[in-house]
Amino acid sequence: MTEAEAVASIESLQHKDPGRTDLYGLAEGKNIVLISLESTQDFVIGQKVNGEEVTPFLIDLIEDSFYFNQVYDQTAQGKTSDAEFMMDTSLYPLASGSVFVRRPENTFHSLPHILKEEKDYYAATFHGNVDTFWNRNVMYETLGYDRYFSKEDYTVTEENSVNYGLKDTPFFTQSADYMKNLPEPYYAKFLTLTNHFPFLLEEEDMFIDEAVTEEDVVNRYVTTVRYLDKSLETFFEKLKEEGMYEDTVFVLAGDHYGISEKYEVGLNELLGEEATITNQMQHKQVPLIIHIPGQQGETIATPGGEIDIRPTLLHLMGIQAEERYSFGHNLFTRDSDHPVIFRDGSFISDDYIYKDNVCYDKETGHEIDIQQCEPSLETVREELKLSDKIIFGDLLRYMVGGE
Ligand code: GP9
Ligand code: MN
Repeated sequence: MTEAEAVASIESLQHKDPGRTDLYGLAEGKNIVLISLESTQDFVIGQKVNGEEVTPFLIDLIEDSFYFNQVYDQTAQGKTSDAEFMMDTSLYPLASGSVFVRRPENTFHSLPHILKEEKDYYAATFHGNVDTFWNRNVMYETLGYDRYFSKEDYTVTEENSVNYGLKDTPFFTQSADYMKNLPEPYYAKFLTLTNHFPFLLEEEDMFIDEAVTEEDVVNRYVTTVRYLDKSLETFFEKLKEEGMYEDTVFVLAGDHYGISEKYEVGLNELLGEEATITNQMQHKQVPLIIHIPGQQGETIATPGGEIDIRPTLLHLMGIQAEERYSFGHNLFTRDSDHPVIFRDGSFISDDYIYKDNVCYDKETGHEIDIQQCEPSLETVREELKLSDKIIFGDLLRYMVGGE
């Protein structure tokens, strides 16, 4: 593909998603709080361990939220940074390394840029780790963030830290104080940290007992997810107290798996299920919850991926998503037959699963003739190739005036 052909293909992306629903503009003008839930997989929602809910707060929140229960983790080696990249740009991550590290000098037309152009939003991002991790200090400027609150902005002590650093509860509590001074309307992104491999927690933060499976990683994981759930509850309470809840749309999304394939037998044991391809793919689902205070809850079972979060949010914000040079689809209208594409070339669609060069019937999990996966595979190849072309050719500089 030549550069000119690639630019023409990007143009053609513009008109793929014209459907408007009566939800269009439902959250127009509201502040946006996006919370990236570290290593949180969808199976934890509604999961009990020793008779106790792992996510009691999220279950309550889901009652009054849009809950997308078939959204897949599409990250690759860039892990959290890949999830951030997809949510901000709706492009695919790279097959190796992280875009944050490899292409920070590119032009991107990201969520902060769009919100600023359309509705004059201020964009801030909050994370308790050092600012250089994943090259965020450089990439956040490229992505259009006005302010990055990182480790040096927080009071971090031995008592309020574990594993990678600042625990989620003090992180949220201290962040809420900074939020009070943000110009409105704002888009504020929060990255949690405590629920990170190897899932370490102090006694005082253990609100449920460890699970009992043959994998200690799985056993500990449920306790750090429970801690994360509690920290979210504290954050929401604080925002309500401070009057920062009512006029806000909340987006909560798991960034990627916590339990890697290496420990999957423990997960099969926890969930009381067989180790099948269908279950393995299901474990790739991450929760996506969009909460608009006062709005009735609804579960949306349309399959999609993290790349679809941005157009879904833009739809609610009353901003047209179809002219944004991206690959995502609005999850309220997404065609369920369009494959959900993973960076390694695998995919899942209504009828098929394709993984490690094998095509499976999604319903039965049986291996079938590869030809049946071929039409979707063509889409997979095309999209990944074009996304790479955009990133490696820095092609968006031609589309957005080379800002
Ligand atoms: C580190 C945090 C975790 O700052 O974002 O990164 P991960 O290892 O999940 O990519
Ligand atoms: Mn992560």
